[in-house]
Amino acid sequence: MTLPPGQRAVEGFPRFGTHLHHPPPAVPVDPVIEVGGALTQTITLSVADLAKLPRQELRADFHCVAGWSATDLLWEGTSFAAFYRTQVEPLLDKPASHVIFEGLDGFQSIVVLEDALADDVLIADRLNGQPLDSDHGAPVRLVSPSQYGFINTKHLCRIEFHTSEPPIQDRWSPLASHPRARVWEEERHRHLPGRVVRPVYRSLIGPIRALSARGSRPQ
Ligand SMILES: Nc1nc2c(c(=O)[nH]1)N[C@H]1C(S)=C(S)[C@@H](COP(=O)(O)O)O[C@H]1N2
Ligand SMILES: [Mo]
Repeated sequence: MTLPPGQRAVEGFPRFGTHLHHPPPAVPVDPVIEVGGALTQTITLSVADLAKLPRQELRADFHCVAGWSATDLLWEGTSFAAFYRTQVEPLLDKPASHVIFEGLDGFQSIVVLEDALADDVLIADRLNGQPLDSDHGAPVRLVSPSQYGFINTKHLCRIEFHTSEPPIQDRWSPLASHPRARVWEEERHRHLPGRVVRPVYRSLIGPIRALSARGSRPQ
């Protein structure tokens, strides 16, 4: 099994993220996704209707920028490209270049549209044959396994399209995220080479994992 540079396989699939010790957000009874930004009109798509768009199954590993990889996960959901072509493109006056994905916990990822349209990108509602649980992003999450975990926003509630790169808060921070975040290119950060930050991250995996597990859904 080959992993991208600087990654190590872990057992299972830990819950991880900036939410740390907070429990995952409650899933609304009838979840919807607001789709807006540079569209001629904002649309609200129910998660149930989203699931009726062309679907895709994807077996892939999942790579966190901190250096752990969960292997051999089976995702199912709506193809992002199919969602974009049928629901979004007809409502755009000029072509979009970037997409912001937002979760119910306020987490956001900014993705270059070209990367989001790759054929391994989906809005997943199932994992390993089960409905997606709250630890891993219920009701639906973005899955783009060729990009680091932080691109893969969980608990999706809003998708926003932009015609140029949206302003980025920590643009000049040495730890600013890489705008493409491609795992095989080891694009961990905008300014620092991926290799340099490996040891720092590795030392953080244990503590973050422990904190994050504390906020997990009770088993
Ligand atoms: N809504 C939301 N999505 C998120 C995060 C988060 O904190 N909130 N963390 C990101 C990070 S850094 C990683 S590594 C993955 C972890 O996904 P998992 O908890 O399913 O392992 O989710 C990503 N998506
Ligand atoms: Mo991550």
